[in-house]
Amino acid sequence: MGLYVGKLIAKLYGQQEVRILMLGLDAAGKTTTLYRLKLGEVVTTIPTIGFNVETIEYKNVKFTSWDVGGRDKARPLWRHYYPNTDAIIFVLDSNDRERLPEMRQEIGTYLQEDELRDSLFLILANKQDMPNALPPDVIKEKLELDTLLRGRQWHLQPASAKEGHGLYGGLDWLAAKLASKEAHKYVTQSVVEAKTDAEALTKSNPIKSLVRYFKSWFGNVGQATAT
Ligand SMILES: Nc1nc2c(ncn2[C@@H]2O[C@H](COP(=O)(O)OP(=O)(O)O)[C@@H](O)[C@H]2O)c(=O)[nH]1
Ligand SMILES: [Mg+2]
Repeated sequence: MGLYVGKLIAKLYGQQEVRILMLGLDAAGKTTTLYRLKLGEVVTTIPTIGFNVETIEYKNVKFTSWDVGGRDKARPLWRHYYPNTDAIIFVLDSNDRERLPEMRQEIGTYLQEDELRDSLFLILANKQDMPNALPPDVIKEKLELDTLLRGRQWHLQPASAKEGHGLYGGLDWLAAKLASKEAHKYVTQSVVEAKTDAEALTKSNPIKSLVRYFKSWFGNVGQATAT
């Protein structure tokens, strides 16, 4: 899978850095997912900052992961990781009915963060291999995802990190969305650059300025005649 994801991502983004936060309650399956992706070495950094962070860097893609939930004292420090986050992968245990309200609350928290306003949301309904796992449509209903994530780009992906199912599907969605987001950014940037260039050119090119002047002059005359 590492090769697959790597190829996919490299093809889409070139050297553009992609930052992904993988979050979820403890025991949801984040660490298992990170290892399952086989993108490289999972590095665990332990706390001068007060919480365990796992990272994998693969080419230009960086996954950062930690446990969320509860009244974690480190909560204010999590924000340190928010800037420039392209996507959040929220991993949940589909078997954990009891903590559904906590999951909902957590997802809600990130949706309110200004620095995450443009981040994509991939929700990984993990542990689908377990016999009593809630199916994705039930999870969607119980977490009221349609309401919660209204106006956001999001996707609910059933998965089993243990068996390796569903991770491709989730990453495919992410890659496609990231590519279109990137394309949009590129187009917007090109338009801004073209405009700036055009203005600079007109300023630096007296002939063009003259032409522009006459155009506007004739335009005004035309308008004046027409009215
Ligand atoms: N049955 C099943 N167990 C899983 C799956 N993913 C993770 N687990 C188990 O759930 C437990 C917590 O997983 P872990 O990756 O440590 O969760 P984390 O706290 O979110 O990092 C471990 O015992 C895993 O083996 C899955 O897809 N199916
Ligand atoms: Mg873990």
